[in-house]
Amino acid sequence: MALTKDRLKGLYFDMVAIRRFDEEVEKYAKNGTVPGFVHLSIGQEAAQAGIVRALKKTDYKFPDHRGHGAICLCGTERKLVMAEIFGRATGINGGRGGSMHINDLEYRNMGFNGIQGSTVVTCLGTAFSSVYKTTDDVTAVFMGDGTLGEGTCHESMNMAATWKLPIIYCLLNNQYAISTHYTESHPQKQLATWADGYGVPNEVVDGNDIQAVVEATERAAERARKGEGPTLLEFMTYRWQGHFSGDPAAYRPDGELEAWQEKCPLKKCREVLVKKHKCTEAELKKLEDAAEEEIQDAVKFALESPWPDPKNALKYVYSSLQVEDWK
Ligand SMILES: Cc1ncc(C[n+]2csc(CCOP(=O)(O)OP(=O)(O)O)c2C)c(N)n1
Ligand SMILES: [Mg+2]
Repeated sequence: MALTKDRLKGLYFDMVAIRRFDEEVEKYAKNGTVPGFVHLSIGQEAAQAGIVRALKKTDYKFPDHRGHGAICLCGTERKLVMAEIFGRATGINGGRGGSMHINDLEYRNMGFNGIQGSTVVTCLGTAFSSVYKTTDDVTAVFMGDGTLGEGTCHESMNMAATWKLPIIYCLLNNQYAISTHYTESHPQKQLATWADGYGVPNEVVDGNDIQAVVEATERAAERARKGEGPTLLEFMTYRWQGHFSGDPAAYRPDGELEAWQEKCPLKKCREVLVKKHKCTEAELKKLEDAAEEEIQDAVKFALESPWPDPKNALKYVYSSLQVEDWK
């Protein structure tokens, strides 16, 4: 069933906010304000937003290293995520995690840890807990085309299929793993068919079409809630930036980026809102301005927040050793 006008407007707001959030992160990463490097999901907003918005608050979500958008939509206030990426004490994890290690258990954002393929396995635990406790919470794990090459993906899918665990494998095929095109590292034409080997239903989805993303995720969630087991969804999309904020992406053939920019998820959604739902320019501008205001507030909050106190550096470190012991 087609998404209602109000729901689509909400999703458009989400996608604009995701894009503007990452554009600001990129700006502050490039001028050295954000420590470390960051992975952006500009171009992939429909998959980031559509997957999370198709789920409920108590469903378990495992965003990956390119997951600022999904992380915010789990429920954490944007400014707390921004402050975390800026390494500030007010960040949702006290500035300890930074861009790649953000979790918020209140919203069942289970976090990432930097090891590709690791959460594809640990998500078995939350999925099993739903079965064990007889809740209808599903688990959605984000993974990339490159990550699918990890052996852990096979182990996870084998167990999930055998035990009919409520997992949605959300494979964001953005064409590249760092500089390697997915056709150079996998034999399948469509990676979704990889799940056939485990008898797991799978779909190829236009990952730049917000409506298609929401509907496919809802179908997979419904199967999982009914006890019918895992699904793999391959969302076809593209990252506009390089792999990380400092990568010029020289490995891309001429014209490829521009061709995908034509399929911009925000542009697509905007067109549906205008043509089908008769949204006016003023209506859309209001949403865009509201998103902009929220992002500017988040940046201001992060920039004005204090750095963590070095005295607390070892808090939450699970070791009996004290600093003095290392001398
Ligand atoms: C086990 C492991 N191997 C290698 C890396 C280095 N690494 C970080 S991201 C990445 C590519 C991931 O590609 P993909 O899964 O397609 O996700 P994308 O970055 O395209 O979103 C690699 C190889 C890592 N973090 N973990
Ligand atoms: Mg990729």
